[in-house]
Amino acid sequence: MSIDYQERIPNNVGLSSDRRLQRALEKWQPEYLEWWQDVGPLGFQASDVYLRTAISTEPGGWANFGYVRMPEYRWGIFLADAEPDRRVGFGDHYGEPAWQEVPGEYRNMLRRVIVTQGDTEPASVEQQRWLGKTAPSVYDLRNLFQVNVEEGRHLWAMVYLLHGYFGRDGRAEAEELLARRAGDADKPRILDAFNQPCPDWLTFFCFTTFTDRDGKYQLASLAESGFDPLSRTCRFMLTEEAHHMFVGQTGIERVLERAVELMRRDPNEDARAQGGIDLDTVQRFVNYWFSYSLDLFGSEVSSNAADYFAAGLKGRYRETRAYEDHIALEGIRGVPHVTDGRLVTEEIPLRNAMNEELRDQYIADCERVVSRWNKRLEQLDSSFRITLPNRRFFRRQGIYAGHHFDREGHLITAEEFDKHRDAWLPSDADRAYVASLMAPVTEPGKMANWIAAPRKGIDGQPVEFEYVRFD
Ligand code: BYC
Ligand code: FE
Ligand code: FE
Repeated sequence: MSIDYQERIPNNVGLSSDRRLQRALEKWQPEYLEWWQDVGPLGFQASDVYLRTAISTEPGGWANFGYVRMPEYRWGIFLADAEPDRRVGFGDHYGEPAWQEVPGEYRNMLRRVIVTQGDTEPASVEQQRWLGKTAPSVYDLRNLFQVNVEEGRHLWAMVYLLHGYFGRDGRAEAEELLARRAGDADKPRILDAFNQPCPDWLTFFCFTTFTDRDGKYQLASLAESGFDPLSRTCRFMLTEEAHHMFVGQTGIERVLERAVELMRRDPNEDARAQGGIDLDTVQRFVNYWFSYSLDLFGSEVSSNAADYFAAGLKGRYRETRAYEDHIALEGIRGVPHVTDGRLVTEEIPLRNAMNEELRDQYIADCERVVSRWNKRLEQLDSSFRITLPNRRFFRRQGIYAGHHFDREGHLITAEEFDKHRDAWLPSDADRAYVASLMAPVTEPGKMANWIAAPRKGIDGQPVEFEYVRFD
């Protein structure tokens, strides 16, 4: 179905034929806009930004670029096309017709998953609120805003499900999604990573590389859902996610490139002495955000995850295409546990290890990203290599939380960890140094000293294109 832009809320779900839902969403819309003005991007609300907007949900053909003021962005409700005769693809209801309405017995579980997903979207916009003030180029500023408006749209996607399928308590949850605040002591966002500050662009690039990539895996597993409206919503959201990860991956790559260039110029090969971000600092930020993003997969051993799978609500990555056994009642998985001061592998029923299965896929994907960064370092004749820490390193959720591990995943004491902390994780001094570099560059085509220019612009435009027209 094509997207109707004549309506107040653009959509391809035939909103105008559902008056109740339309009224509920039209009541929420001004509250959303108020939220955007209050805690969305600081400044630039009257600037023309070269943004893409969805015009159709066909794969590949959906992006339309043009200048838009962010508050006038056409946020709306877009679902991927329905698959005819779709069936529940896994769990205890395997093979039954997919649900078009909420199955009563799973109502609370489903609402909780949708709320958790929905909560991350506005959270990330709040975290990134200040970054416009210090963008290293006009190109980067535009990318930040593209990510922000699309995360805003992802919130719309989840609010549509809450309003459309959960009645009164769904509407109450939709209000709460606008009421919690990233990093707020009294009303924090639900998941840890979304309460961490994002004060500088190195953090932003790590966040979009690693945390948006958690989004990709969580959305993909929800796209397998037997609740068809959730599946269709997530399938379309995934098409937007690719750009967010691109921003992160190329952002880090450009920081690495520039670091190598500045090292060459310096008699002591010191990138910081030349006003750049040194490679060790990049590695420490990578360690931090990779670990925080691993936490987003939940515990290694999780009865919640088993319940979601059994109910047919949340599958594995590419469940339908990549697995043969969709029941998963037979398998077991060995999971190392800390027992009496050492790591001992315990066997866990596969369904209880679903978070860990998804985490595997995520880690493999992150490894591919890192190897592309390293290929670039190799091309530049640098011997430095970025590496990912072990999955047990610096965890605050799951069975490794409360223990200490080195970067290779060996159990160590708290004292040993503290001794290495500043070598492994960003120190206050690192953060202060990175913060000291953050100053806006507003001339099109110019780059801050600490980052290389991108290889090409957006939508076939040159790098020096005026992606944002300042008001
Ligand atoms: N922080 O069995 P457990 C994105 C809680 S990112 C705080 O281990 P479960 C995006 C958990 O709630 C994708 N608390 O976990 C990216 C539970 O609490 P209760 C977001 C946490 O339930 C960038 C307890 O610990 N989408 O889209 O199997 C920009 C034990 O639960 C955390 C989703 O997450 C944490 N990290 O799995 C913008 C998908 N982890 O019951 C957007 C929906 C766990 O003891 N969410 N807890 O009170 C889910 O599927 C699951 O809730 C989780 C957790 C995978 C997150
Ligand atoms: Fe998102
Ligand atoms: Fe995203």
